[in-house]
Amino acid sequence: MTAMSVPEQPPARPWWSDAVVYQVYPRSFADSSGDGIGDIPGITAHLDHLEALGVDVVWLSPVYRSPQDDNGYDISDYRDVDPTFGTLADLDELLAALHARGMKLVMDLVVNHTSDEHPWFVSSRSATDDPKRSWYTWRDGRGEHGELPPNNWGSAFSGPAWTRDAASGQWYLHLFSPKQPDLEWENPEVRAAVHEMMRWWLTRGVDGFRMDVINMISKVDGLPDGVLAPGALFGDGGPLFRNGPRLEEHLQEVHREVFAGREPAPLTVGEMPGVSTAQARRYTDPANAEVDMVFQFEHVTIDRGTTKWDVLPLSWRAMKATLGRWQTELAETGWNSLYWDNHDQPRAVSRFGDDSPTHRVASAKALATVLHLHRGTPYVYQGEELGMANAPFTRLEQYRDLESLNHVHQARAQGAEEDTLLAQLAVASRDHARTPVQWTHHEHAGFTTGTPWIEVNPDHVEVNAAAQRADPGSVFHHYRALIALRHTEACVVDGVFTMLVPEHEQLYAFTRTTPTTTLTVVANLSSTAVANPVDLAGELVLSSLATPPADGVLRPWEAVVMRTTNRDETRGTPP
Ligand code: TEU
Repeated sequence: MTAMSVPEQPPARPWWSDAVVYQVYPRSFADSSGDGIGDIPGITAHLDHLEALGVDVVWLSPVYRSPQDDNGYDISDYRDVDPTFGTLADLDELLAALHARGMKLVMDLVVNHTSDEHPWFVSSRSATDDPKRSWYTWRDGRGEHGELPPNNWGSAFSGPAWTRDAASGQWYLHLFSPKQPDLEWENPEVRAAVHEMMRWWLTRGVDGFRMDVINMISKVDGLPDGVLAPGALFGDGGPLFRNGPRLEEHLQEVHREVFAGREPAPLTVGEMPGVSTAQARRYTDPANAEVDMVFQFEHVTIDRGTTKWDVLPLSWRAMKATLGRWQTELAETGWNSLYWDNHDQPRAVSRFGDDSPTHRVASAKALATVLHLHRGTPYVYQGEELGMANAPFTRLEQYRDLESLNHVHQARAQGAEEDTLLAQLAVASRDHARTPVQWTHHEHAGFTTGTPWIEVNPDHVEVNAAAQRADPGSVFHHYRALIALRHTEACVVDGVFTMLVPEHEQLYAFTRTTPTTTLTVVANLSSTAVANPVDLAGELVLSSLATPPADGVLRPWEAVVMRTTNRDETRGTPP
């Protein structure tokens, strides 16, 4: 916070400016009932862990009623909790317990699509003249008998983005699984129903929404074909359904109808694959009243080729170029989310770090240091604070995620070998994020007394929360220190970001500067020692290693944060 001696108070920052968000994927967090699936009482029972970590906001992945085709991202009732996870009363209890500890709760809002079992869709598909028909995107097929999909878009989970309904012969649009039909946002009744549901949750006391694929709600008129790359099965619909023509209008309407006038203002996070910095700046400019921050994907696609299964070597130069550009282009206006991990991404320590026993701890700490000292809002995905690694699965039967399983099915049909598929899943499957949180070294990592729905990583005997909370040198305590630093050091929130040595392949280095303070962050993001050209003057604030840095060289995965005090010409004389 700004010192009292500053002559003029800066404009009030929103409450979330110095907040750190922790994401809970309820299915894999903690099971209280013994059925092998995480649940809401399991979360409530572990709030000590979150409080000790020091996070401010919990983003809860979907717990609504759902057939669980996509683990809850297919909602059949927006105003109830799925019995898998508990009851509405359990959720109220979690909310009260979080509030009692000074934490906030942000719900996942999945309104690009519903489940095909949502009563709206059941009604919609029942007859072409049903009043809910126009709540979803129905079209006649192409071909002589309408036997071909209305356009060439592919779904994110393999196969076409359209499914033909036997009864009417028409096709409905689903950018994700056939069990996730897209809502038709052109229809004002749909929008009004979504607004009403959102107000209902805010009235219940939740503190905001993380809006799932919210930049896909407005599609280009006429739903034209996407460009078909040579050899591709489907056209690229992305440019036609992302950041579409009426997106900003819809977001502003949500803001007006749902958020305006509420104090404190709820937090809104727009999950937006394929958003540009220019778009992000507009969407998060407070003057436009759309969303508070974007959650974008550029930095988690740079080690991927044309599909997510096409894995390329990571270039830190490329990573710095993208994250650095987001820093610069949103410096004056706009706000970005900072993350390595979430429930859709493999584990950061395995993907960007080194999860071998020698380097796991230091590399997890180094990655966290770099990320948390950027400008924006950091997200910690459950288990990341323990340096949890990818699952060592060796058989297809161990995987659960529909995206992975559909890929296996489609690729096999095209002749892919099992070894190739296993190699792809071992690097890129979403299931790496979804193995149970490792609480203890005991059976099933203390996650459940039953049989876990997905196998626990056997490394839990070493890597677990109980051991790390007791060890001041653990990954957990490093995350705790980074989170605390954001709360106490205004420079982490406000400081101007300047990238250093941008061309260096191993070093990630930058400064953050305010009139009073400069933080210098230098990290060796590799498993070999490297010469350090950056001046490490000042006071050592944090390090990923137990011993202080030496002159001129950084050890493997050594990350240090230095602080210097600047002469502040603008400071007045203390009263
Ligand atoms: O994901 C958004 C998204 O674009 C997905 O395609 C994601 O990038 C995918 O996992 C790539 O591998 C959101 C949710 O985070 C995800 O869990 C859901 O499956 C998806 O939307 C549909 O609701």
